Amino acid sequence: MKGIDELCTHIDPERRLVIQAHDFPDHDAVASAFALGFLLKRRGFESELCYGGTIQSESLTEAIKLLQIPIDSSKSAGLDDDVQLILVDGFAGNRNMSGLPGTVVALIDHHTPPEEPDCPYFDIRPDYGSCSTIIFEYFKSADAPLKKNIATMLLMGLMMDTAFMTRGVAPVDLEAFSTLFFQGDWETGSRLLKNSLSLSDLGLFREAINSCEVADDFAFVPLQQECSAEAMALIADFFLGLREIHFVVVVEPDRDEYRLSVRSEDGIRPSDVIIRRALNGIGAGGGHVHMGGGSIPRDLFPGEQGLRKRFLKALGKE
Ligand SMILES: [Mn+2]
Repeated sequence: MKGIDELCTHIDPERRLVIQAHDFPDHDAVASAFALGFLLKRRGFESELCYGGTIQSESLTEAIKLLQIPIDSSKSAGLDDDVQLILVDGFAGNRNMSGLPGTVVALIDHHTPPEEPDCPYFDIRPDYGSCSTIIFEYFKSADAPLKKNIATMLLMGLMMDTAFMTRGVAPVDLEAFSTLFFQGDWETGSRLLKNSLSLSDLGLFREAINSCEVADDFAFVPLQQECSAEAMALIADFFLGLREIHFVVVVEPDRDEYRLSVRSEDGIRPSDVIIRRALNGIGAGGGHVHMGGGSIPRDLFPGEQGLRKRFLKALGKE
């Protein structure tokens, strides 16, 4: 079984160690980095935590402040080629894996990777609801104490990725949930997660409701304004909450690409499989059965209707 013992054998104590959450990180990525940093410290390895891009979630920003999580943007971390990197909750492929200087020594993730990672240590468990659950198991097998703020953040990561334990939940997620629920501060965690929208997001929802196109149980929601990954995910979840809808695609223009958020309530049409099928040749995507995401470079974007048709075809509706 992979775990903290094996991970430690791949770390050089003489070199700087950085735990990297994915770009524009979510709660699960920050929680995993935070908890893993604590566990490594107990083994005598000092590490720094960082993320690419910016934090676009107000709820996550507040959690970082409240739980005193020492994480910063990779830009301000001043990384060089000698740095050892551990990636958590995301992996973009072996070419230019993290976009950062340094060597990737380890990868811990719960998404199916686009290709076999070639770093010395990797632990990928696609059936887990969150990366936080994997790190929870590291704590468990190391018999390490869960401090309250660490348990709270891991609980938030788990609740966020599983939509409050309603999607992609494996038995081990339930075990993690019941432990973290009592050892962390579930009231603070839930409050932060459930208040992630603000009045300023209403315009986005208005636009989404006006622009959505429904075919049978498939809702296609093209947006014109840029929005955060979190807001886009909440819009996708909102449409999935409509009784008639079982598959949702939200698409949004970002600077040089279009970004997609996908939801499925149907195991026969898994999000990750349908995204890859629909974006074949024009973009990249992945995720899990119930949720996924992807992107299309601007110059390859087939237009809103073109993209909608690709999904209709991928879903077998055309
Ligand atoms: Mn995750």
